[in-house]
Amino acid sequence: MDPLIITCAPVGAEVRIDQTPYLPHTPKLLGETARAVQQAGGSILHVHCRNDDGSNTHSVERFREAYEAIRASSELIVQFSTGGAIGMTPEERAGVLELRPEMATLTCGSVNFGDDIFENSFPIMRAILKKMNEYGVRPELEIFDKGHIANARRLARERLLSFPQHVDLVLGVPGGLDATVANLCDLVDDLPDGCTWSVAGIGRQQLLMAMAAIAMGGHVRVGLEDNLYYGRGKLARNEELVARVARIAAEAGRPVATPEKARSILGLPDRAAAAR
Ligand code: KMH
Ligand code: ZN
Repeated sequence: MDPLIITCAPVGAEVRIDQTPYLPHTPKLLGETARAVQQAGGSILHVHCRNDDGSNTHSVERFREAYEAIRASSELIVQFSTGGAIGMTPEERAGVLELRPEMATLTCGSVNFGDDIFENSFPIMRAILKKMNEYGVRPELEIFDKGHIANARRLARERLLSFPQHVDLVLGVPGGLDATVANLCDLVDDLPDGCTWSVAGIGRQQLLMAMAAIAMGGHVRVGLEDNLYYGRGKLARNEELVARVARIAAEAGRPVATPEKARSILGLPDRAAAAR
């Protein structure tokens, strides 16, 4: 098995700053988090941005500041969200791609999202992918439901995407697939040949899904975007969630990938080339 790639999703769009003191909602805090996440064994940072008051923003300027802070304090692979927050326009969501992050997410279909709908119609997905292709940004395919894999194959038939790709299986969103080992195995079996994958379990399933992925040869996403707690009643810091997965993986004989090793596993250019 390859070394374990740990992605940290430290902010997200749903957690409120009054729910935890540990949400890195400013570029400065994101920079500090990036350093701590790398020290803990992480190799990818999945980025959403907030205004100082904690409200969501997808402003290019705020992402630029965050990107600079993260790159100044770490070697992590920087992955922007193009999912943003419910209610953002597709143009807002895709606008940050002009900053040419190494990676960005592409959610591969619409899904109920709590009481809302996270809208990703084919026209929206095509528009985001076209921008990714224009700016040379590597997608990470976000899969919340089994039909999303079929949607990704359709985008590949349209030549907007080529396989293999890196895929993140998001399990446990109310409205998407439940976070069970059976669902995880079923999705992994359905992936196009050669794809690498991680799993993001929501809430208390985060740890169990991580353990399953460690055993299966997949990779892991943790962070406050998906789970606020370290354990019952104990709020987590992002780096603690990363460090716990790194420890468990080490015990299981799977060391974590450094950011450079993760770039090589994912077929991304090395960091010096990415900075050029
Ligand atoms: N906040 C969700 C509506 C992504 O980052 O690409 C979408 C999301 C997915 O978080
Ligand atoms: Zn996200």
